[in-house]
Amino acid sequence: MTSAPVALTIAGSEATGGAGAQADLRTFQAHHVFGAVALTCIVSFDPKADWGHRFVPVEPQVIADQLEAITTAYDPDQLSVTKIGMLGTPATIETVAGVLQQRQFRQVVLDPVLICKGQEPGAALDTDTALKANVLPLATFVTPNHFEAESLSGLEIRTVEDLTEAARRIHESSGAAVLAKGGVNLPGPDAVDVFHDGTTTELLSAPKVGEVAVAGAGCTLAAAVTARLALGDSALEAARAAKQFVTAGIVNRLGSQAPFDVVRQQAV
Ligand code: PXL
Repeated sequence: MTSAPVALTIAGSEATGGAGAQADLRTFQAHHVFGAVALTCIVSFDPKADWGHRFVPVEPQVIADQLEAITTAYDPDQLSVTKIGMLGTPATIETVAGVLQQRQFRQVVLDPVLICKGQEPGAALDTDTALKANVLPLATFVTPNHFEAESLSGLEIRTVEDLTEAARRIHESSGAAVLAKGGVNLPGPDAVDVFHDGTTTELLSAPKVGEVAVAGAGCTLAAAVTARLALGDSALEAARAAKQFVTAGIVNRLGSQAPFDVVRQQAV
């Protein structure tokens, strides 16, 4: 018998496997971290409707049941780190926030997935408000993309300096370490992300691999941070390693009949 670190992802299924829990589990496995999943929703792209998102939430009680099984099977020494991906509804957010308040995790990595295409704007707004109010304060590490960093900081972000200021503000309001992702959304030859934890500010930069975002990059980055934290890295070490990991996965991306490529995680 071995007692390896276990990491949990609380995330949705994206059926083609590019994003969501599937990307998280491949990322955990690439780091030799054993993964558990509490599934929050099922996303099926619709090839007949421009690959829009068809979204079905999992019943809150079923999410609570999954979390009960997982947190009972693995004690806090073995399972000390969780990642939160797409939650999708206010009811799901309430359920997950309740469990996070009862069961202390050493690290809670939040990928603040704010808007999912295919949801009604009204519902999405409720979900965003609930995520900011109920889950963000419980996070120890948060990984907003360009859009999410604007929404969480209230700033318009056009430059790396803006992104840095946004990371500072998100840290101040949440207390979490922040890895704000410029990705392909800021001008220039490099994909620049900003790490800020209140003490250290560091730009993480890699040459852009094309100008089009690859699906699953956000999930993969946050899952790699989670895996590295489970293995004992500091937040900054985890951020640096995760940036390298996602860049390698983008270089080796997988194409398909869908109109976007997806990250292919490489063993480390
Ligand atoms: O990449 C955001 C994301 C996260 N989780 C699920 C998704 C998506 C985007 O499609 O489907 C389940």
